[in-house]
Order: sequence, then C-alpha cells, then structure tokens
Amino acid sequence: MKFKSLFGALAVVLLCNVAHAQLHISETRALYLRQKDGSTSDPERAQLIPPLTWGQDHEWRLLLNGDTRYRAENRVNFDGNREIPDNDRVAFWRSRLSADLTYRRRIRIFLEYLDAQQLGANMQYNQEDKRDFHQYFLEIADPDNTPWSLRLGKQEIVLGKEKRLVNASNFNNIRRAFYGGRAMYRTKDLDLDLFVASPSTNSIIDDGIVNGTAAARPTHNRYFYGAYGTFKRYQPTQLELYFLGLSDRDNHRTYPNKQVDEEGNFSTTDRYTVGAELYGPLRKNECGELSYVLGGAYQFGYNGQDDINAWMAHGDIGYQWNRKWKPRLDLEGTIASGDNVNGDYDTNSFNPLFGATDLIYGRIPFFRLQNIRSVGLVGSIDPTSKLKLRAAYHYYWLDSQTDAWYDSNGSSRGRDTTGKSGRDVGQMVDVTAFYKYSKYMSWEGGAAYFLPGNFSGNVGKPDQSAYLFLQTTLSF
Ligand SMILES: [Ca+2]
Ligand SMILES: [Ca+2]
Ligand SMILES: [Ca+2]
Repeated sequence: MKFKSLFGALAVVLLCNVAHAQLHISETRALYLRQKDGSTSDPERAQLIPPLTWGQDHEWRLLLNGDTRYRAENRVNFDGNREIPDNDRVAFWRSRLSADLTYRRRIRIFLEYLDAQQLGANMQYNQEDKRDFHQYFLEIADPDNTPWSLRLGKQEIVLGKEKRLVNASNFNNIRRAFYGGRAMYRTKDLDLDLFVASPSTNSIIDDGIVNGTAAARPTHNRYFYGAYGTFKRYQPTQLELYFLGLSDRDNHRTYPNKQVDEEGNFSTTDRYTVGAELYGPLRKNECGELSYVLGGAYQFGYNGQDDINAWMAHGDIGYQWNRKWKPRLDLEGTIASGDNVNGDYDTNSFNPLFGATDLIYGRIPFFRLQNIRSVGLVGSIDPTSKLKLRAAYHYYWLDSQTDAWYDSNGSSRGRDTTGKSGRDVGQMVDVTAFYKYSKYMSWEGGAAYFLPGNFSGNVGKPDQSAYLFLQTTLSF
C-alpha cells in the first residue's frame, strides 16, 4: 500500500527527531494476560505462598494469592458547578483473596473473595461490595488433546486488546463479573471465545434510583452473549472480529436501571454489535517502531418501538523510540454516534456495553464510548525499570448536539435537545506515575484537570474540575 509506506516514512522522519514520551501501564497488560489463560504464566505476578501440591506426580495443585489496595482521592468540583459544594476527600480500599485448585491441568476450581469499601465519602460513589465471592467457576480442559476449554460459573470476562466493549476495570473498587458459561479455543493462530452470561449488578435501588451498592447478583432476564475471535496468523499484525448480543427480556425493567424506549415506554430490547479491530507495526528500524490500532463497530436491533442504528470507530498511531527511558507518543481519535432526533423511533446512541473507560477517555470519569468525538495525545517514559510516567491530553466534543453528554457510568451530565448549545464539551489533562517497588508492592499516583467548553457551560456545568489520587497495592 503506497499510502501506508509513504505515511510510515514521513512519520519516522518526523518522530525520530522528537524526544518525547506513553505507556500502556504494564500492570493492566499483565492482568489481561493472566486472565486470558487464567494461570501463573506471568513471572511478574506475586506468589508469596509457594504452590501446595499433593498426590501422585503432584497431580493436585493449589495456589493462594491475594492483594489489598488503598487509594486516597481528592475530588474537586466533579459536578461542574462551583456554587454547589461537592468537593470530597475519600478513600477506596479493596482486598482480594483467591484459591485456585487444579487437577492435572484438566479440572480447575477457582474461588475469589473480594471486599471493597469506600471510606470518608461525603457522596455516594457506588463502589462498595463487602465480603463478596466475586468469582467462582469450574473449568474443564484437556490441553494435550483439544484447544477447547469450558468455564462455568461466576467469572470476569475481558475481551480484546483495547477492552473497549468488554472489561473488568481494575481502577474501579468493584469489578464486573458475569454468571454463565464460556467456551474458549486457544491455538497459535486463533483465540476464540463463545459465551452466554447474565451480567452482575451491585446496585441497591431506592424509589427507582441507584442508592449505593452491595454484594453482586445476576441481572435476571438480561443476557450477554457472543463470539470474539483474535486472528494471530500474521503476527505481529492481529485482527479481532466479534459479534456481541445484549438482550433484555424484562418488559418492565426498573432495576438496576429503567429500560424504556425513546417514546418513554417500558420495553424489551435486542442489541447486536458487530465489529473489528486491527493492529500491528507499520514500520520498524533502529530508531524505533511506528504502530497503529484501528477499530470500528456497528450496532443494530431494536429497543421497544425504536430501531437501533449506531456505530463507533477509533484509531491510534504511536511511536516507540529505541532509546533510554523508552519514550512513546500516541495520537488517538475516537468517535461514537449519538442520537439524532429524540422520539423518532430510531435510536442512534452507541452503547459501549461493558467496556473500559478508565484512562482511555481520561482519568476523571466524565466520558465513555457514547455520543463522543475525541482526540488525544498520550506520552510516556520509563525512567527506570520500576518507574513509568504517563501524560495525556484529550479534547472532547459531542457527536450529536441533541443527545446527552454521558459520563463513564452512562448517566447524563447534561443535554440540550434543541442542539443550540453546540458540541464543545471540554478538555482534560492527566498525569500518572506508576512505581513498582517489587512484585509485592507498588504505588500509583496521578492528577487530572478538566476544563469545560461551551456546551458544558450551557448545561449548567461551567466550572473546572480536578482530581488527585495516591494508591498503594500489596500483592502476595
Ligand atoms: Ca461543585
Ligand atoms: Ca470526605
Ligand atoms: Ca432517535
């Protein structure tokens, strides 16, 4: 492709002469790998208690692991209005303990206990899940004879390199799980996941509104199912293709959120998402490597009387220098459709399903992959093998001026159905430092600042917001 090589050459010339910085924090990447094969293949993982084995040829093996994490936060003016006091100092404390029992790589029983608390909170952050069994599943495999394995029970599901549609956020105090079954196919050339599950919810509802969280339970009559494939044959270039379905058979759902169509009627819904992600290196030489990520998805189906017609696309071009401190710079763009006209029997607001929000759309949780256009510049450096620094800048617009500004939970932060308030939502800067003292202890700290645009001012959020956090994690 002429365009590709021309662009690649141009970018190398430009970027080789810039000494700047990104990191995709390796903690999240390691976590992803660990979840993918569910094993201890990650050498960086803490394993303080030696594996307990017994039986003939050590055919039984028990691993005990856990972590505890404490994060202090300072939240300033998250409501966007200086006149209304909402500043808060709050801490989030989460502990996990897991027992992972395997028999001859054939049978695995995994049990994970989780306790998540919010301390000193003046507001309700919905981040509590006290003394809960977060995951419990049975896995059946026969790795010498078949690439298939089956996992049944309550489990986390994380799919895709970017986890944009299915994730179990690690920054959150509580993590999402699903109740159901998942068949996994793993070979050198292809990873395939087929699943049917019911999403968990932690919400407590008081008079129709979410007021706090408690132990997770299934959302009855809501089903999440699909197929997600990662084609690795042409590595390092990889292609992901997926089909995801989200169906709600409850025709009067008020819990954990109200399920109505644009006309305001309670409704059942079937939302189907088809999409693809493509990524890999574009150009590599002694100076460094230029790489890209491209992705897109289309949603269709119905919600009550409305047809669903929504889409998203994103692209990232990044350069990793072969230099001391491993500087990296990424330019990224994201667009997800918003609804054009309210009440026209056609809904165009993209639904990010159970996707990642933390960090991808800025550290302050004001955005997600719904009615958004954003561009970002992300730089990172690793001054030592233990220290990673990251800085990001994002600018955000609404995709549709008549649809809402959605925060990371999908709640509206303001809407002007006339469209007269424009689309300029604002900009955010965030910086993060991650220090891994050892595999048993790490620290992370960060700060973020949001500067509102015209639209925000017009919907009653004219003032700046700021965020600071410091987090310690102990793992064993
Ligand atoms: Ca305020
Ligand atoms: Ca407080
Ligand atoms: Ca509409």
